[in-house]
Amino acid sequence: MKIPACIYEAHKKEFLCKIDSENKTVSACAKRTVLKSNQLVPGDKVLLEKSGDEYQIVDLIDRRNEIFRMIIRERKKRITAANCDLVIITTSVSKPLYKQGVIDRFTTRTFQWDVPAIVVFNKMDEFQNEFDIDFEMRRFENLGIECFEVSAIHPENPSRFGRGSFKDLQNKLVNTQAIILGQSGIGKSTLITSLSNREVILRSSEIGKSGKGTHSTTWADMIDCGTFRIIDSPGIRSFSLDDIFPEELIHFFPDLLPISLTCQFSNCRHESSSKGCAFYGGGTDPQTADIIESRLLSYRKIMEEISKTPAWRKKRNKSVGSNLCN
Ligand SMILES: Nc1nc2c(ncn2[C@@H]2O[C@H](COP(=O)(O)OP(=O)(O)OP(=O)(O)O)[C@@H](O)[C@H]2O)c(=O)[nH]1
Ligand SMILES: [Mg+2]
Ligand SMILES: [Zn+2]
Repeated sequence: MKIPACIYEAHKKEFLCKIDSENKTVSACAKRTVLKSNQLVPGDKVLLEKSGDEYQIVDLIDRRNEIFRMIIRERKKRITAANCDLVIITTSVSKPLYKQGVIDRFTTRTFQWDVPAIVVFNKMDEFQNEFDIDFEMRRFENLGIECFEVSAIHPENPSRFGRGSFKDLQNKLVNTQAIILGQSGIGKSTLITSLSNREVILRSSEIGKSGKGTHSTTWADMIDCGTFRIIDSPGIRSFSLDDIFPEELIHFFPDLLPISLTCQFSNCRHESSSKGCAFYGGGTDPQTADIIESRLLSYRKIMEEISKTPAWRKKRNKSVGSNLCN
């Protein structure tokens, strides 16, 4: 008899699995044929077989989606997690300070992964108006990405800018399997602890003198928070988008895509010197012109970066799993 289960923790040869039909977590090894063709990651749905007291993973069920990145040097795809309903892109508003470029890279990836995302601004208890948070939120909302403003250490604080509160965030997560992503030290683990109403206490660590995190979470593991589950992940160190082909980038900027379709030439580079470029023809909606301008800057920056890698190096072939995010 095969027993359906979900992987919570993936180590080299041992996997912590939760059996779907029972509230029971078991440790299992994996059949060689399964390991040979796949790397197993948190969120994976598998089939187990029991012999005596031992469980073995005998099958991997097809993934709905993968949270991955490409190592183009090695031509490998590294998978961090699978079957996510939602990506919680998290940022801190102070120590470490908010960086728009980093969040734009995350949204580019979530559109590539084809997984819905939200943006959570954490550490709102320390916010001193260092940047125009209302503008930033409008930027993401224009992309269809809902924003939340919370304090993981003071979850009872009301939202300051009328956006999603801590409670709204908890409600948003009900019945989902989410993954939390963001730089080190922004409070991912602390936030999961609060979202679980402190039913699970995760390890977190102090911010160093440089204002950066210390990479206290080192593995991506699934955490049960009662009505939802979240995969905690290590802070991202470097975040290359080099595997993306220049011609596909615009599809990961769905706010710019419809405007770009009205440019005179289909290979338009959307620069002020580009002939017949819709972005410079005064054709954009005045209500969102400032947002579009700032997003276009981001698009051009990423475009410049990914154009440096020749297309033949971007080939996506081999796939390996990796529990490490960085
Ligand atoms: N003031 C304030 N501090 C917070 C908040 N959330 C987290 N912190 C602090 O930020 C520091 C880092 O928190 P972590 O939860 O370890 O951050 P992380 O994102 O999990 O970091 P890595 O595991 O290294 O990727 C800790 O000292 C937390 O107490 C918050 O809402 N407000
Ligand atoms: Mg952590
Ligand atoms: Zn153009």
